[in-house]
Amino acid sequence: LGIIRQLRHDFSRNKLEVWYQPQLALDDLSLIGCEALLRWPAENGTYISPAEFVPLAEDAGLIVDIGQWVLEQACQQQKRLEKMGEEIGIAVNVSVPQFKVKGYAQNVKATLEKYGVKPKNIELEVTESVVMDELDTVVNTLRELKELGIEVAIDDFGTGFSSLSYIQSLPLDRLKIDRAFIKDLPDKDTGAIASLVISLGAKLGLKTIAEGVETQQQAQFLKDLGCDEVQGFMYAKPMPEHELVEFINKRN
Ligand code: G
Ligand code: G
Ligand code: MN
Ligand code: NA
Repeated sequence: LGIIRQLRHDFSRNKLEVWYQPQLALDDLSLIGCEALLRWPAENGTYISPAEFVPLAEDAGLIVDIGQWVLEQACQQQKRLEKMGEEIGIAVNVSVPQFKVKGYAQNVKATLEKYGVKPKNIELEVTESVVMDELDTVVNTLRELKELGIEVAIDDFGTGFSSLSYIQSLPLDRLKIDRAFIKDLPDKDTGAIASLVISLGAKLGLKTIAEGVETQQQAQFLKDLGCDEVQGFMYAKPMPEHELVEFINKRN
């Protein structure tokens, strides 16, 4: 409970940060977007990983407020990049408790309008656990988001338990292949899974993005399979806003 108190305290004093990791098209390495990633500064320049504190924030009911704050940060970031002449989308991670809030899609719409962000420029990343939770509600929310023009990606795809028939019936835009299936490429077994997800995406009309790409060999393997997009340390690590601006300026 100590850690939640500290998190609540730091959040209320605006101590959390949002970092951004570039996402690129695999064919020409053009910048297509960024994923917004929470960072919680600890002592002496270190950070507590969201993998550690997000699950606690979910249990404590704090993730709804934090998630809303992240979305607002992402909207403001999107506008700043657009003003720099870089109109790209920002992907925001969404937890189950956020997605279950009544009127979630309308809340997102209102937030985008507040900042003048076009719906196509914000993408929501949900895990299979979101999708498998309360099917009817989730399907309705996904349909509403689709009607609003807000894109939805399934994060960590392949690590959960969603059935393929289920994925096929949902209005989704993108599959994010989990790093677990990228890190050992071109290993035969993980290669088979990456290959399967990419062809599944193509057949369902979904974009595929590979996470955690660290080597040229992995990139080439994914390119040969027809993967659309990449995100990984090989191209860029998650970075604070000022570094993202430098990253973009250096490329132009
Ligand atoms: O950035 P890093 O690899 O440390 O992130 C670890 C995990 O934390 C990832 O699975 C990511 O989806 C999750 N995460 C990062 N930022 C957010 C956020 O704003 N909201 C939610 N719900 N999860 C996040
Ligand atoms: O689960 P989710 O996709 O939201 O998590 C994204 C996380 O993956 C971020 O915390 C980011 O730091 C991490 N990540 C992104 N690219 C790489 C990579 O190339 N290698 C490793 N090890 N982690 C990565
Ligand atoms: Mn993610
Ligand atoms: Na992931």
